[in-house]
Amino acid sequence: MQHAPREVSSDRLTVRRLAGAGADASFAEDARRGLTSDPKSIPPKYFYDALGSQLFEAICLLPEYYLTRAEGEIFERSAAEIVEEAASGSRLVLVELGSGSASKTRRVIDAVLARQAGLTYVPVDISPSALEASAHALLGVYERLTVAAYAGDYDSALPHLSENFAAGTRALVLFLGSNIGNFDRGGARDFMRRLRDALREGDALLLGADLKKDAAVLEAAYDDALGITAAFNLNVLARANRELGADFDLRSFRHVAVYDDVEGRVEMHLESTREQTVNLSALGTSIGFRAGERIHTENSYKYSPAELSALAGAAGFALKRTWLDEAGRFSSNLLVAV
Ligand code: AVI
Repeated sequence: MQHAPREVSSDRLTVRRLAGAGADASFAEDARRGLTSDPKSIPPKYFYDALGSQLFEAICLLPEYYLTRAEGEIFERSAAEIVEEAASGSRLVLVELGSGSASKTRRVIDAVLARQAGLTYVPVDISPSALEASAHALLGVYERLTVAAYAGDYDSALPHLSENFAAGTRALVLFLGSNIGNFDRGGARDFMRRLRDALREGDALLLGADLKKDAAVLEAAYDDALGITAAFNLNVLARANRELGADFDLRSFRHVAVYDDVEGRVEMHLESTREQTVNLSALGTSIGFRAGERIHTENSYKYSPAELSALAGAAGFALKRTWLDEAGRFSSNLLVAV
């Protein structure tokens, strides 16, 4: 369990804790529901405790996980252009959903600060530890930055975004790294509609989306040779041991990542390698597993350019422009709220 203050405040930093921050209370409830369902599942948001967030940072450095580097390459080449198109002559407020370490964000912040005197940056992340660490790091680097951070899930943060939208500004919302891919297709559209409702006409969304491609490339990206993604996946069971008094034997589950090209998604599962019973003392229950039975832990949906344009339109945005990395693996899409 993470212990962070409910609210942190200083001259240039506020951190507000909203529902879902650290996700401690709901983990028990969601684990009970998911592990007693058929097929079994655990929602992917529970990957991101302090250790899980660090493991995800490590994934982003892996040779097989091209997504982060491809998006970084786009920003290196085109951040100034992206910011110029999003601002359309106005002063920007920068929002980031799922900010994590905010390392790619620096290129965008540099580009914004090159065209205006100061900037309010509004990061939203479920992990209070990742949020506070990245906010402090950014404030140390950028003197002209103010950070208004929200620790919580996206939906709890949406009603708060407009608190930071001064008159005459435009919001640029960053939703990077293919985070949209962790929603199913209907969920992605519904979430983007709710996001649209939290914005003003003319505000912009930079949507980072991974593109459909060869299954072998995708499966390697989610099952790396070093086993970091396997550790990231298994950590959700370790977290259940730590926080829910469970006794998962991590060595009796194996990481599985498969691309389903009909659904256009990489699925991650944890497969029980033997018949076993796991006790979850905080839930007062035990769960039986057959040999080969899986817990579905994540979907990562991949998009075609046509699907991205349709998604934008269905959610109340117009797709203004798309940038691709050199190898054409990843897309950064600038959407404008209409
Ligand atoms: C955070 N999200 C976009 C990552 C993805 O690619 O779906 C999470 C991840 N899962 C395994 N590797 C990375």
